[in-house]
Amino acid sequence: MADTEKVINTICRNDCGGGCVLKVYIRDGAITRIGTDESEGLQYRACAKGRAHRQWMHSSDRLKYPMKRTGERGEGKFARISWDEALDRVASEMERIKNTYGPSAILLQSRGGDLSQLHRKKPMERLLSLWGGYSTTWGFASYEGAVFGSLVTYGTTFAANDRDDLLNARLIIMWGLDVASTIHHNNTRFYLAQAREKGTRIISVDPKYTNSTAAFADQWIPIRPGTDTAMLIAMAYVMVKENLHDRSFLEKYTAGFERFKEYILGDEDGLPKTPSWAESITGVKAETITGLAREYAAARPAALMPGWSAGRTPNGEQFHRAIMVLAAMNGNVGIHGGNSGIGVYGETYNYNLGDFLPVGSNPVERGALRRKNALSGSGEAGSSARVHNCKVWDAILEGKAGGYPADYKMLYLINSNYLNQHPNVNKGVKALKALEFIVTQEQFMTATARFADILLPTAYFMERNDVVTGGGLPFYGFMNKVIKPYFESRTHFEIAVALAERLGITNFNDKNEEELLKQIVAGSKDIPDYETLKEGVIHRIKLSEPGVAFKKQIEDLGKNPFPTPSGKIEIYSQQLADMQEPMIPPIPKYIETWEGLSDPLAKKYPLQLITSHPKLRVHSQFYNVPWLTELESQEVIINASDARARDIEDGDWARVFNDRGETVIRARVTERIMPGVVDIPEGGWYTPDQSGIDKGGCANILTRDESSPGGAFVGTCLVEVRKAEE
Ligand SMILES: Nc1nc2c(c(=O)[nH]1)N[C@H]1C(S)=C(S)[C@@H](COP(=O)(O)OP(=O)(O)OC[C@H]3O[C@@H](n4cnc5c(=O)[nH]c(N)nc54)[C@H](O)[C@@H]3O)O[C@H]1N2
Ligand SMILES: Nc1nc2c(c(=O)[nH]1)N[C@H]1C(S)=C(S)[C@@H](COP(=O)(O)OP(=O)(O)OC[C@H]3O[C@@H](n4cnc5c(=O)[nH]c(N)nc54)[C@H](O)[C@@H]3O)O[C@H]1N2
Ligand SMILES: [Mo]
Repeated sequence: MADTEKVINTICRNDCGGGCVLKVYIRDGAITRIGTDESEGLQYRACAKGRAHRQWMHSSDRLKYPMKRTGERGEGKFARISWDEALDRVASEMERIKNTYGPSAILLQSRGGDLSQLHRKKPMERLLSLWGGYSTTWGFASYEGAVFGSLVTYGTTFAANDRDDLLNARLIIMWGLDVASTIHHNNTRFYLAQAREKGTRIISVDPKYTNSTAAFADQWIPIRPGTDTAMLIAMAYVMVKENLHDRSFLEKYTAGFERFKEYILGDEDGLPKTPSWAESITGVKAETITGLAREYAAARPAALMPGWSAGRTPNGEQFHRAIMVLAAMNGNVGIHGGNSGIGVYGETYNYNLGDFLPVGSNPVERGALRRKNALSGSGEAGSSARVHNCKVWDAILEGKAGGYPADYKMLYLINSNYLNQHPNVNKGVKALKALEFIVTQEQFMTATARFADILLPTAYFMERNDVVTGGGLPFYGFMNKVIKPYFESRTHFEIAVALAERLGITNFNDKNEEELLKQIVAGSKDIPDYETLKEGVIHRIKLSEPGVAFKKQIEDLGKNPFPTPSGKIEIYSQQLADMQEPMIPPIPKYIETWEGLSDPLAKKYPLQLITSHPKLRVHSQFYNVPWLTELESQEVIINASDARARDIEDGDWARVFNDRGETVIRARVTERIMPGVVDIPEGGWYTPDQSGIDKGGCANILTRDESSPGGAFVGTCLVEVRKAEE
């Protein structure tokens, strides 16, 4: 007889910036449907992706068994093996590589699979540290530019007001921010909708007429990618010229404004940074720039809200530095309804969890010098033993002889579609082929999984328990196991435990999943108790009012200095001056770099590609879900005038290419993107044909494997588009 339907609540936490309650209905051990939060009060409701898990987790790409490679790397030919054989092989390759080349030859990498506490790379990091060490990388793919700007300017990355504080703003500027697509914290769009209903003016500065622009904005200001710093600096020029800046705020709370003023007025280099100077760079009319400067200056409190994409450009950190200076010039830091000009995280959610499986120090990094461009406050990421994420292919191909920290021979991947998500996939293919051994812990047969030597199938979040929090989440959550693991898949934690046994590490761990989760919860001062959290799924973090970053500093600077060397907001940074890197100046500057319109390469490849984050995927996750692709398919988004000039019509196949590679996908011809700019949302699955041309809409076949000088990941480059044969 069939079971009656049961409901188990859990949390969806797929690196979209949010975390939502799922009500999962099960009968006879199988999921029948997925609903969401229906509780009283503020809800955490799942989007279309969250509701589509049922189809995704059972897609035909799902891995069932451990496998070993039988064909060439990347060919995707595998044979089923047992867990014992797979783990024995991984352990013996680890030992062989460590004994032959030293532990730094093992590169452990993990990215944005879901963001839970236990089932991530942490157990593996602990294991490798105990075992002798490993190499890793630096440079957040998401927001290294914002981190840089924030560490330099404020001395901390916890610098954003909470999202509900948007209701206190008189003006909101979404600067390259599209929360209707990218979430950017739970309920941000809900607060924007309320602000709009209240009549708050909302402006969007973005090369695309985004979903957020359509839903919330009064005005759209299209801007050429990578040029925002010029516009911000010209706005600062207008504010100074017209005496609209808050001089007493600048005097009291900031250091070095005079130096910035000399630069913007042209005293430093003879070039006043006027709105018409910026117009020629940004494509934004001088009067629009002047208008926005006046409007911003007149509206206090105003929330200047950057996304992260304008910072994922060849000089991305300058964008974040400049936007923070503008916020300070308007006295918008540390007050309700303002914003420090930073979009990383608020400081109010002071998460508190028990420690577990401590990683300890990594022998490979012990005693390593700091990188030359490492900022104070950048912690372990500043170690010279780490290579930048954008340079990882060259580092594998060239090793120490090329000036990189190690000779990499083995890649251990957890929670990442690594090849697909790093710039310059064609070089990545060469690098992956050059390695001696690749292990991938995956749920699906992704582009990266096809390159593995050993493929370990991992359990979906609904197939295990975990605790979630951090990253701006307004609650502590419990991910309940809903069904048993798919075929032979195991959790990341179980895999680490089994490897530790084989590697003879006896002090790795003596607890099971539940005991560890209990330890995490018990160590928290905030969560009432394990059973209550598990049952209730969320424990809200209650604040008496919306959190405002730097409120303490603004109320009493003497008692609460900013955590910078000067104790103030650093518009001029001595730390940067001391680095003596011309491309990392001590004040924010607009400096032309590569693959913008002023690059000579623009003659050959005249279109600027952006690679925005897809609404109905999380990077490459959910790509293989027909329920979602029926709603939004992978296309190159191109302005009607650019399409017409190339004889391309809506729905035609188009070749998008540059010297690094080519992808063939359908064109979406629209007025919703400015002329000269095309968008291929990141995360299309790299699917090469016989000649290496991608048919899956993978943006990174085109991007350049280079970071900004401060370490920002770069998601924009130059391309050309042509109509493709059917
Ligand atoms: N649905 C969904 N949500 C996600 C993700 C996802 O994959 N899917 N990914 C999550 C992750 S890990 C991250 S890091 C964040 C990413 O968050 P963001 O980096 O903020 O997201 P993007 O979509 O890349 O860019 C936001 C907007 O910036 C615009 N833009 C691009 N280049 C420029 C520029 O040079 N100047 C200006 N002014 N605007 C520009 C784009 O057109 C886009 O509308 O999103 C998170 N949320
Ligand atoms: N051109 C361009 N490239 C970009 C970006 C861009 O804007 N433009 N954005 C960059 C950014 S901000 C980011 S954060 C990176 C993201 O880079 P990745 O995190 O590598 O991208 P995902 O597609 O999320 O891949 C995660 C993979 O982990 C697997 N996985 C394995 N185990 C688990 C598990 O237990 N749970 C889950 N959920 N998944 C698991 C998933 O199946 C999936 O294949 O991409 C970067 N790449
Ligand atoms: Mo990200």
